[in-house]
Amino acid sequence: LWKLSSSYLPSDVPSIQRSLVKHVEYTLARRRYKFDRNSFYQATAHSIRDRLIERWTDTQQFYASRDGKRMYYLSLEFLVGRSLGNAVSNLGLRGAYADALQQLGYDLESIVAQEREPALGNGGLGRLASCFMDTLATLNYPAWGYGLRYKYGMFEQRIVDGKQVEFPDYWLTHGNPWEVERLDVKYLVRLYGQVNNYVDERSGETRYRWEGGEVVVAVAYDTPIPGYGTYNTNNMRLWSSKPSHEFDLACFNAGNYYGAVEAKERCESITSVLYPSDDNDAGKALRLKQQFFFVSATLQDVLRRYKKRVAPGRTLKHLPEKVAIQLNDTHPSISIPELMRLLLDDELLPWDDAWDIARMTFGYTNHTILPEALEKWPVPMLTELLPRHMQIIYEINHRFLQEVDAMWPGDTQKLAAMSIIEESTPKMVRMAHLAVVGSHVVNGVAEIHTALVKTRLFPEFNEMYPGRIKNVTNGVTPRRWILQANPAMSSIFTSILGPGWVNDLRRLETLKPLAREPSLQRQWTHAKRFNKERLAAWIKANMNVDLMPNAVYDMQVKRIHEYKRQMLNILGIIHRYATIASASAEQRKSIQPRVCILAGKAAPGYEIAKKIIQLACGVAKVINNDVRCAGRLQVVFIPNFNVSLAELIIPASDVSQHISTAGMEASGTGNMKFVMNGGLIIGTLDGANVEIARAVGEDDVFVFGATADEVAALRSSMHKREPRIDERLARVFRMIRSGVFGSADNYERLLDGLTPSKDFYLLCHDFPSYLDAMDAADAAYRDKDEWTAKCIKAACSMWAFSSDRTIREYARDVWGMEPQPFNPPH
Ligand code: 26V
Repeated sequence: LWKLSSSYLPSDVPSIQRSLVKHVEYTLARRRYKFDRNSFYQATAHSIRDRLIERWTDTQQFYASRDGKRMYYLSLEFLVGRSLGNAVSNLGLRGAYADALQQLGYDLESIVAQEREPALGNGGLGRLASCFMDTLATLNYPAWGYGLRYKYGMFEQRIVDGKQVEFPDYWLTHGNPWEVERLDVKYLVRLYGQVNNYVDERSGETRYRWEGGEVVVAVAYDTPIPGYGTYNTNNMRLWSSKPSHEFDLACFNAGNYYGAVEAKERCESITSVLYPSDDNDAGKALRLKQQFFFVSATLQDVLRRYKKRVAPGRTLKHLPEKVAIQLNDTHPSISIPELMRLLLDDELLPWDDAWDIARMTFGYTNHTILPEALEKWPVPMLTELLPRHMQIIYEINHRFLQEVDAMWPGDTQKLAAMSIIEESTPKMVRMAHLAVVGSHVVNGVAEIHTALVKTRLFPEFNEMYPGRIKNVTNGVTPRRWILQANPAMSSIFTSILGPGWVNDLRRLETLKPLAREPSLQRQWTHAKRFNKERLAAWIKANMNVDLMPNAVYDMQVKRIHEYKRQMLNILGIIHRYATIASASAEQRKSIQPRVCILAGKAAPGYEIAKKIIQLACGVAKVINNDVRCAGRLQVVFIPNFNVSLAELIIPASDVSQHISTAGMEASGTGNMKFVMNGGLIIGTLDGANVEIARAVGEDDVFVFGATADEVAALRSSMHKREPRIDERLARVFRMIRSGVFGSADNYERLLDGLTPSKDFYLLCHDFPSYLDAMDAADAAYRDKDEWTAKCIKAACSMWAFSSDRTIREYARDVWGMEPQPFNPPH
C-alpha cells in the first residue's frame, strides 16, 4: 500500500491542466465539449483539493507522531469566505493555476468569483475565528477548529422598496468541494432523559449516570486549512446532525410511524440554521441544543484522540499538558460541565481532579460587555434538556460560592452578584460566570475592552482571581485582507520588499521613510484608483449607479447596530446634503466630493436596525437624484454585505468610519482591514481604534467623541441633560420629519430615541465633534501628497494587527503551545 500511495502531485502548468480536464470528465462526469465556467470552477477546486489533501493527511500524521500540545478552537461560527483564491495563493500556485486556466481560455479571477461563499457566521466573532484558522496553519501550530455545518448560513439580504428582506442562504446547492464527509467519524449525543444514581462497589461512593431521552448522531465534515508558504495544513471539523438508529427502535416499538419520522426530522434540524442575531437569543431551545450537540461531539472526539495516544504513565490528569481548548465567547461554554460529566460519570474521577483538569484545559474569550449579548439560559430549560449538566453546574456554583464566602465572609451582595445562578424568575444560568470560573485564562479582545471586562463586567472575579483576565488584542490575516483582497497594493509591497512581508508584516515598516517619495506615491495612488474603479464597476453592474471616480470614498460596512451608530453617519450625510443644497453654485465647487458607502445586515427581529437601513436607502435615493449634489455627493447602500464584498469594498476606501459609542465595541476588526489597505479611520476612542491610533500616530486618525469614561459620566446624568441640541442637528431632524426621505412615520421611533434625555448612544452629544472630525478629514484630503503619505505610513504601521501577532500571544500566554513545522520528505 505504501508503495502504491502517490507521491506529491506535480504542479507544473501541463500537470495542472491534465488534472482540470480529468476532474471535468470524471468528477463532474462531463464530456470535454460541455465545459463552462462553473464546471471549471468545480474542476479547479477539485484539482486544488487534491493538492490540499496530501499536505493535510501528512500534516495530521506528523502531528500525531510528534505528540505535542494541540489547541482546539471551539466556535459556533466560522465566517470562512471563499476558499479557492485563498488556497491557490497559500499553496503558492496562483501563477501556475492562472497560466493553466488562461491557456484553456479562462481567467482565474472570474473562476474564483464563481464560488458561493459559505457564511457560517454573523460578523466579527465568526470572521475572527477564520482569520485565526489561517494564521494557525501559517505559523505551523497543531490546531483544529471545531464548529457546526449549518445547512443555511447567514441569510441573504435584499433591498426591496428600500427595506431589508431576508432570504434563506442554502449554500450547498452546488455541493461543497472543500469538505470531506467522514461518515466513519460519528458520535452519539444525548438530549433530555434523566439522571440515575448508583453506588460504586469499589469505592462505596455515589455515582451518576445520564440515561434515556433522545440520541442524535453527529457526523464530521472536515475542511483542510492550508497555511501560507508552509506545508502545514490544519483541519476544521464541522458537525452535522443526523437521526440515530436507536431512535427508529424506540419509535417503532411505540407503533408511531409518523411520530418516528417527525422525530427524525427534528434531529436533522439541529444543524439547520445559523442564528442570525449577534445580540440576543431570547432563550431559544434550539440554540441551546445546537450548543450542546456541538460541544458533546467535539469533546468526545478530542478525548478519543487523546486516549488513542498511549504513553507510559499518562492518564487523563495530563490532559492539560496535551490539549488546550479555547471557547470563542460563551457559546460553547456548556463544554465545562460536559467535560466534568465525562470525567466524573464515564471516567470515574474524583471531583477535585476533574475540576483541575477542566479548568486547566479551557480558556475563554469574551467578545462583548453588552448586557443583552451575555448569554443566560433559564434553569427550567437546562434542567429539561441537560439534567445532569444542571446538577453539575449547581455543584460548581456551590463550591465556588464557598470560595467567595471565604474571601468576603458574610457578604451576601457579593454572593448574589457573582453566583453562576441568577435568582430571577425563572432562575437563569449566567454562562459568562460559568466560563470565568471554569477557565484558567479569560481574555478580552482589545486593551480598552479588557480594562472594561476587569473593571465593569467582572470586577469581583478580577479581585478573586488576580491575573486570570488578560488582554489579547484581535488581529486579521494579511493573506486574505491584503494579499488576496488588494493585489494592486500587494504588488507594490512585493516589488520593493520581496514576498516575505506577507507573513512578516513588520517588514512594511521599512517603507515608512519612503512615504513621500514621488515614485512610491504614484504607484500607491494608482493602486487606490484601480481599487476604486474595480468597486465602481461592480456597483455599476449590480446596482446601476455610476460612482464619481475622484471623490473621497467614505465607508461604513459592518453589522447594523445602534451602538455602532450608522445613524450618526446618516445624520452627518444629511447635514452635508443640507449644506450642499443651501450653498450657491459657486460655493458648491469648494465642497469636497464624497461617495458614502454603507453596507451591513440587520438581525431579522431588530426593528430599529432595519429602520436605519430604510433611512439610509431613503437618503441615498434623494441625494443621488438631486442635481445639486451632482459631482459632490453620492450615497450607496450595498446589499448583502459578506466576506467577498468586504474584499472588494475595503481596498477602495479613503476613509472608513468606526464610530461606536466609546466603551461599546469590544475591538472591531474592520478598522484594521481598512488601515492595512491604505485608508484612514474616522473613529471614537473605542475598541482597537485606540491601539491603531497609537500605532499609526494620533495625527493620522480622525478621532472624535466622548471617551468611555465620559460616556459613563454622561449616562449617569442623563436625566439632567439639556434638551437643547446642536442647531445643525436640529435642521437634520426637521428634514427627516418633513418627509423628504420617505414618510416621517417610518422614522419616528428612530428620532424619538434621539431626544437628549433618551439618547443612550450619545449621538446628540457626539454630533458636533463628529462633524469636526469629518471636516478635518476633508481638509487633510485636499493636500493629496500629504494624504498619500499619511496613508502609506499608516498602512505600513499595522504589523501588530496581523492575526499572526495575536496567535503568537495566545500560544504563549494562554495555550502554552509550540509550532510544529512539517517538512515533506523531498
Ligand atoms: C451573540 C449571540 C447571542 C445569541 C444569538 C447568537 C449570537 C451570536 C453571536 C454573539 C456574539 C456577539 C459578540 C460579538 O460578535 N462580538 C464581536 O467580536 C469581534 C471579535 O472579537 C469584535 O471585533 C467586535 O467588536 C465584537 O462586537
